[in-house]
Order: sequence, then structure tokens, then C-alpha cells
Amino acid sequence: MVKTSTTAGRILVTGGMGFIGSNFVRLLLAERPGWEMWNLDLLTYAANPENLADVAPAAEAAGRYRFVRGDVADPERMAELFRAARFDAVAHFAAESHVDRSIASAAPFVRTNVVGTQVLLDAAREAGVRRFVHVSTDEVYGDLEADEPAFTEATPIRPSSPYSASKAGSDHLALAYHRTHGMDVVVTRCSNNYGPYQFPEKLIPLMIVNALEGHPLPVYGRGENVRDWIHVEDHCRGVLAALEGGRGGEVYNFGGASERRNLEVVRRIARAVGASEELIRFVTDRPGHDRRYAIDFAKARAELGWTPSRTFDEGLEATVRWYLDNRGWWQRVRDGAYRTSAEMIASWGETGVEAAR
Ligand code: NAD
Ligand code: TDX
Repeated sequence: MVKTSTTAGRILVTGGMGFIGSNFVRLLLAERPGWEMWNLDLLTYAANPENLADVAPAAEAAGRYRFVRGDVADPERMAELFRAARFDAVAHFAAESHVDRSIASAAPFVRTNVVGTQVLLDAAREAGVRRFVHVSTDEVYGDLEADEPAFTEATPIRPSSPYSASKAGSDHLALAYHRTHGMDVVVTRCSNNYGPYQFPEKLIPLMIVNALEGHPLPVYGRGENVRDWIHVEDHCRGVLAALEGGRGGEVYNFGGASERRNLEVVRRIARAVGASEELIRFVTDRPGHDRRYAIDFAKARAELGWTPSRTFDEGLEATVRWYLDNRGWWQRVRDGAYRTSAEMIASWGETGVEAAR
């Protein structure tokens, strides 16, 4: 078992400058004061150091946090990092995460999601890391018809997109390292997240910022596809529960118990920001578009004591409020200025491994 909240431990969070990873870093800083956290991120387009700008400097000064720029698919770099830092645990969020980009070009998805996970698993095994949580997605199960029961952990893996196929490959690798090498690996599979700091290429933040700016709201197909929405903080609490209490070699599903059709979500966002529904445009459908996701999280409830705490209504309202209150954050993403802070931080992040010696 890994360290609990009462004892100290050193944890590597990969992808901690992205949407879910940065929310996870915040959660650990707030609720696990004894832990030392290392945030490893390549700083791709999806990363934004501003996500942690209000909490990172103080945590760093207190010796509880440090950032390392690095590529999870770089075996020498990862081996060196793991040897130097002697992590107790890994929470692996880093990935290429956007389905539409995987349709345009699959190569970065295979490299980061499949090869990167294998490289990290090898580095962690070599260094004797005690627990490895691999953060995955419900999309590995494929999709459901309207009347089919929700995905359980026993549902066959049947991915539809290059993104979900790459995540499925990484899940299989993680579970194979448990079976073959006896590594203490836990896999989590969560439904669609929304909340603060989500990059405005995903449905909910894209619709919020487009509606706020009076831009068109592009709905794929007829907007009939169904997603199960979960607030990012609930997902992060699930990952933490899996890290602290999950059984090695097991998979845990997390969901929000909030299935909604895309068109309903977009209409609600338009209303919430006071924009006209006439901004909605039905556009060409995504190839291979999954029809419906629904998650059965009975196992996480029974074994981890986890349930989602926010309703979709509460979570969406809070999220719309966050984007209203943080216009500067998304305007800097939209005009590209957020890359300046990524480049600045990258220049000193390179020293992270040396600093560990
Ligand atoms: P994101 O795209 O917002 O962030 C990904 C982060 O990983 C970025 O900071 C990026 O710089 C980093 N990264 C990418 N390639 C890297 C590499 N080669 N080396 C190191 N860092 C790299 O993604 P997200 O939405 O926060 O998703 C995080 C994880 O959660 C992913 O594994 C994703 O599959 C999974 N997930 C996401 C959702 C969702 O709804 N967003 C739902 C379920 C599971
Ligand atoms: O402009 C859009 N219009 C639209 O109709 C976009 C960006 C999306 N959509 C639709 C496609 C999906 O049915 O909205 C739904 C949600 O789309 P995304 O936000 O791209 O998410 P999805 O493809 O469902 O995948 C997400 O959830 C699971 C994350 O991006 C993945 O990383 C996660 O694993």
C-alpha cells in the first residue's frame, strides 16, 4: 500500500500542466500536506503553466512541489529521472487527449499514449515504484446503443477512434505489467470531464467561450450523441482513492451519473451565458463518432467508497461561472499568449533532474 494522508511520500504526476492533471495537483496540495509532488510534463499545446500559477510558487518554496519538463516517451530521460527521484508512486495522466486530433493524425497518440506508457512502466519497474495509477477513459469500451446497460469493468474493450485505441493499448500494457512483472498497477476509466482549466477544444469549454464571444456553436451531426458528464474534481478524488485504496491489477470505472445529449448540453450553455440558440450550427459529423457512453461505477463505490458529489446542474453552473470569472485565462489560450509562459517555464524546468541529485 502507498503512503496515506498521514505520512510523507514522493509522487510523480505526469501531465500535471494539463486539464485534469493540474486539478489533481491542486487537490494533492490542498489535501495531502505530507506529500512531495513532482509534475512531469512535456508542455505540448494542451499544457498551460498558468493552470498552477497561483499555487505552484508557494508549494515549491515549501519543498512540496517541483516541475520537470520531459517527454514520457523518452526512455533515457525517464530512467534518469526515476533513478534520481526514487518516487513512491506515479499518477499517470500525460496523454494526447483529443479525439478529433487523433483522426487528423494518429502518430502522436501512439507515441505518447502507447510508447510513453510503456517507457514509464519500465522506468517505474526498474526503480521499484510501489504503486502506478494509469489514468484511462471509458472510451476504451467503445459505445452503447440507447437501451444497452452501462459499461462495467468487465465490458470488452472495443475502441472506435485512434485516441481510444491508443488508450486501450496503454491499459493493456499497464495490466500486463501487473500480470507478468507483478507490478502494483491500478487502471482507472472515467467518463467525460468538465470544469476549470479545460482547454477550449473540448465540447463544454469550447461552447462556453464561443457563446461568450458570439461565435457559432458547432454541433456534430444532429447533436444526438450522449456523454456521461463528471466534474473534474470528482474524477480527481476517484484517482486519489484508487491510488490510496485500490487493489493492484484492478480497473475502476468512474462516472458522473449524468447522461446528456450533446444538443441539450449546448442549448443549456447558450442559455447560461445569455447567448442566442441561433448560434448553433449542425456541422459534418465526426467519423466513427461514438453514440453513447454510460458508466457503472458500482465497483468504485463498493471498494473505494467513491461516488460523484456534484450534479451536472451544479457542476455546469459553477463551470460557466469560472469561465466568466477567468476570461483572461481563456483569452490568453485563444490568442496564443499562454505559450509564452510555457516557453518561460520550460527554460528552467530542464534543470529538474539535475536538481534532484
Ligand atoms: P490534456 O490534453 O488537457 O492534458 C494532457 C497533458 O499531458 C498536457 O499537459 C500535455 O503537455 C501532457 N503531455 C502530452 N504529451 C506528453 C508527453 N509525451 N510527455 C509528457 N507530457 C505530455 O488532457 P486531460 O483532459 O487533462 O486528460 C488527462 C488524462 O485523463 C489523459 O490520460 C486522458 O486520456 C484521461 N481522461 C480524460 C478525460 C476527459 O474528459 N478529458 C476523461 C477520462 C480520461
Ligand atoms: O465542437 C464540437 N462539437 C461537438 O458536437 C466538439 C469539440 C465536440 N462535439 C461532440 C463530440 C462528442 O460527442 O461533443 C461530444 C464531446 O466531445 P469532446 O469534448 O471532443 O469529447 P469526447 O470525444 O467525448 O472525449 C472526451 O471524453 C473522454 C475527452 O476528450 C477524452 O480525452 C476522454 O477520454
